[in-house]
Amino acid sequence: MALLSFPKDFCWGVATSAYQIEGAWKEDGKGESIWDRFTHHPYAIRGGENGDMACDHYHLYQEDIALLKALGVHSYRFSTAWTRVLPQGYGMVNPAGLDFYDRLVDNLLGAGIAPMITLYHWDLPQALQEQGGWNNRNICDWFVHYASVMFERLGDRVQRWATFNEPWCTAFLGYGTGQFAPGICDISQTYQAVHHQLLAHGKAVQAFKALEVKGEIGIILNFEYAFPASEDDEDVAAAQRYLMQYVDLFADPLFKGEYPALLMDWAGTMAPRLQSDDLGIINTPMDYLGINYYTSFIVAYDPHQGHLKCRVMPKTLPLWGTTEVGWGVYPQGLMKILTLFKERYGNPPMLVTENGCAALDLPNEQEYVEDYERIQYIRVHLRELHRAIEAGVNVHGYYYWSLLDNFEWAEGYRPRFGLCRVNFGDFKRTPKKSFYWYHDVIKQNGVWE
Ligand code: PNW
Repeated sequence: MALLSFPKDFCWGVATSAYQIEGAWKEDGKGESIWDRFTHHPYAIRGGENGDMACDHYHLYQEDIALLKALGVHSYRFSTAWTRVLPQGYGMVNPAGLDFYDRLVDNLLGAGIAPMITLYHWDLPQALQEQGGWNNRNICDWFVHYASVMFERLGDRVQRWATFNEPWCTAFLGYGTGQFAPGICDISQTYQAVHHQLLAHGKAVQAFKALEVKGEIGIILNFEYAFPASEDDEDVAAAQRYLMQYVDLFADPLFKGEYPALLMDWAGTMAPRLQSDDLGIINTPMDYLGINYYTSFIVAYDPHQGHLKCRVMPKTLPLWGTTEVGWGVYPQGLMKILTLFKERYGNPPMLVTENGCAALDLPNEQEYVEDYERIQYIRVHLRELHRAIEAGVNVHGYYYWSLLDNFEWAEGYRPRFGLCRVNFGDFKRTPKKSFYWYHDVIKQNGVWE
């Protein structure tokens, strides 16, 4: 067995998000977010669960930073809750909310860990949703206001910023299928919600540069690779369309200043309405692209399926089955996505900002979990990432999702993605076997083949 070494300066990290871990949903002046509202709606979430307490990270953050330090990560990616900082979305700043993130950043730096902040990981202020949320064009300016408050307060200490996490999910699951907050089921609103997020991103990047904030800024997108179910033209076209909705719909405006014509034809009257400068703003150069990759799909044409007419089935390695959320394990999909950005979008600086596995995770009496599946999952993805780097892909870091078991959105607390087990009764954290394994990966800056 050989050690697959990663480049010197390769950035190893873990990721979380505010709503999924913080809890303290009404404390210290925090305003209501769309996830606070959505999860209190009966039947929105499996088992009627919500993030009111989540992992209680708001109170236990120092303990969590100690875990990060023990793990040895170079960088910690977390999100800030817009409603802690601006309870109504804009206007009055809540000093206690801002102070929390200030303490978090200082404590991370004290532990030798570089903070990476995601500004928007889905928890929009409810007050802004009531004015149309991502379908009101004014939201672009509200977002820039919030982003600027954060840049001004923390810009001197944060290494890396992300404007958005997975705008695809916000648009298609939040406005299209209603699976996520705000729970709107109207596919005709989705492309406009994509456009406003991209425009808000571009304006925030411009504000970041105008304020001369040090550090880097980028956006984080989610990708699944799509393999056609057969060689039939209809299946090949379906897989292409499916992939376009993840890749081209976002990457074309961001990197080329245009929307993909083929997908816009397919969207028809649902295509976004633009104003003349919008694409130029979206195309503002950024410092890196964040890639979230979990799984790939096999896609078949099916005239009975929604607007893309795609039927999807998990793609998985032989003998692997699917993870606890029903996703296949297909690390080659990560290579495909990275290569696609190398070949079609000029090989921009990239980071894998999420990759992770929900496993069954049966604890023993000491609450210790021997999560061999998770270790294998990470191992096969790192092997592929190493292959991508050897092939010249411009990728500089890897963040495992997630540090902790946490509130997994519509699925509640059942799927566990953490390197640390969380007991949701008493909030006790217990590092799993994968925690120690990932620690060794970081320490040796590589993975055994
Ligand atoms: C990502 N889907 O989300 C998120 O960035 C995390 O907050 C989340 O916990 C993680 O992946 C694991 O799921 C997704 O249903 C959640 O298609 C769901 C979907 C996609 C991405």
